[in-house]
Amino acid sequence: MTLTATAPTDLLTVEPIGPFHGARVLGVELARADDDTIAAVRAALTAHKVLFFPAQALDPDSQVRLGRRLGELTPSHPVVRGVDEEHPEIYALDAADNGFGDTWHTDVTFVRRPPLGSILRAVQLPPVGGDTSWADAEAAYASLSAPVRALADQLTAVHDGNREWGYHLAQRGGNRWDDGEYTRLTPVEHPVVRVHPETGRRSLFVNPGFTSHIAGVSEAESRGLLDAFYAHLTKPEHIVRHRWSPGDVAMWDNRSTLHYAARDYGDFRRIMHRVTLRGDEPVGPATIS
Ligand SMILES: O=C(O)CCC(=O)C(=O)O
Ligand SMILES: [Fe+2]
Repeated sequence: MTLTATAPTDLLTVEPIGPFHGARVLGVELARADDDTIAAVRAALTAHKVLFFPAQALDPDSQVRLGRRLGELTPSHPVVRGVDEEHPEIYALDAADNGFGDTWHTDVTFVRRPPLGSILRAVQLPPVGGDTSWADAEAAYASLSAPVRALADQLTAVHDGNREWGYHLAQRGGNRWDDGEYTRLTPVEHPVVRVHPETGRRSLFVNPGFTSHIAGVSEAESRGLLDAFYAHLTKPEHIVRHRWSPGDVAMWDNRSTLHYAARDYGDFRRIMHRVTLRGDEPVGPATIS
């Protein structure tokens, strides 16, 4: 199936790779794209949730420039400084420095305003392995039974970055993020069902990386509900998997997806560079209706 993106239609070719989310975008050179093409990419990002651009020629400077054309960039990460002095916006995941994303997560949900999305570039790849998968949290919400959707709509969850990042923060210190210096991580609450600010679609907004518990229920209830939600989010029907090639760039909507980078390449080195688009405070159905 080949679909073309929303108007103007002749600027890029968008080929869906899954029934709900994920698309390969052809005919675009991200480092040189004109403004109309960038606008079409931005529209395709919301529509398809994760986009793959093969054979790009981005470097750190042009990756940052591209990010600024698609939105507002955050600093690298709340507790990890940029890759170098010249690129405080680039978050490097380097296997040689314990940079792995091998837990299902949505990026940085442990702050009040989690990122809108990210642009990830493969810098160095193992010969095989290190694929990244994305789960569609909107498709997952939509395929829950009506009574469970109604229950989820009423819930709030606590997101806490300490388990994943507390040690790093204690050892290496924090960073600046959009709402100040991060010297410690204070847990935040977000609705369990998030209403997408652009489309109005609902998604299941909890993730094993950062959600510590559901607020206002017993510990056993929280555990049972989260386990059921995670099992549902990560069903094969809700996932697309990307096998990286040199030059690939992936872009995802962090408001409607989770991702997981397979750690299956032994001692080979894998380096990825990410820039991150500033997001807004998640809103639940209770606030909307
Ligand atoms: O290494 C990857 O493929 C993804 C890592 C990750 O979680 C991220 O870039 O946010
Ligand atoms: Fe991530």
